[in-house]
Amino acid sequence: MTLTLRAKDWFHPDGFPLAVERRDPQEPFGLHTHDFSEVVVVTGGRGIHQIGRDAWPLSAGDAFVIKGRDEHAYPDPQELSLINVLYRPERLKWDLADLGSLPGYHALFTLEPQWRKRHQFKSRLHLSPAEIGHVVGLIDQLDAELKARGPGFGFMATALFMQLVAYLSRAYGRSRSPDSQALLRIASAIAHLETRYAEEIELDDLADMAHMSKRSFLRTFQAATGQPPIAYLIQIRVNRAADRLRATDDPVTDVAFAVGFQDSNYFTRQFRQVMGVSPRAYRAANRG
Ligand code: RM4
Ligand code: NI
Repeated sequence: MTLTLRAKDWFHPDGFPLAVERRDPQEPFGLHTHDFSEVVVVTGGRGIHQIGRDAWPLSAGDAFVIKGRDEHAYPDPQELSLINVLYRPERLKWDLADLGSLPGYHALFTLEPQWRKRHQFKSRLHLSPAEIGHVVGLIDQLDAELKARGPGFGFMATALFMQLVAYLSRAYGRSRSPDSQALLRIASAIAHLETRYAEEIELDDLADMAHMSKRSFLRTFQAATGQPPIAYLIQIRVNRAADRLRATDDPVTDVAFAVGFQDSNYFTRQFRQVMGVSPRAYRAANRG
C-alpha cells in the first residue's frame, strides 16, 4: 500500500492551509500520495523524479505541481535540494480574479498534472537562475510569515502564495520547449473559455487560437483535459450559473442567458447533469 501523507501531520494545528517544507537535501523518499497538493521548486543537485510508473531526471530550476492524489517519489537523489510549498486548495481563501486568463496557470496547475497521468510527460517548467532567485525570495517571505504567525500573517501568506502561483504561471508561459508549447496552446483555448464563456464560442475559433487543425485540437484537448471542449465549456457555464444562483435572486432564465446558454430548458438539463440537482433546488439549498 502506498503511503499517504496527511495534512494534519504537515500543517499547523490552527488549520491554515499553507506550509513550507525545505528539503536540503531531499533524502530518498518512496512512492507516496498526499491529502494536500504541493508546488515543488528544485533549487540544487540532481535526482530522479518518479511519478506513478514514469521517471524523469531532475535538476535545479525544475518546478512542478503535485496534486494530492498523484503518486510520486525521489528514489535516487544526488545532493538534490528542493522546496515544497504545501497547500490545501479547498481551504485557501483567495480570489482567483483574472488568473484564469493566464494560459500558463492552466498549463501548470491543471493540464500538466492531468496530462502526466495519461501520457509520458516530463514537467516542462524550468526556471532560469534569476527566476529561481525571485521564486525563492517569495517562498522565504512566505515561510517567515508562517513561522512568525503574527497578526495578519494569514492575509500576507495568502498574498505571497498568490504571487508565487502567478509568477510561476507567467514563467510557464515563457517556456519555449515543444511540449510546453503544445500544452500552452490548449491552455490558451481554456483561458479563452474561462474568460469568454458567456459569448458564443465556435470550435473553429478555439482551434485557430491553439494554432491547430480542428481534428488535432479535439484530440489534444481531450487528451489534456479528459473532456471534449464543449463539455468543458458547459461545465464552466454551469459553475458560473451556480455562483449566480447562490449570490443573486435573478430568475433562472436570466442566469442561464447570463452565462451563455440560449435556452433555459437546455440549461436546466445540463445543470442537473453536472450538479445532480435542478437550478431551483440548488438555489434553495445554497442561497445564504
Ligand atoms: C518529503 C518529500 C515529499 C513531500 C513531503 C512533505 O520529503 O519532499 O514529496 O510530500 O516531504
Ligand atoms: Ni510529495
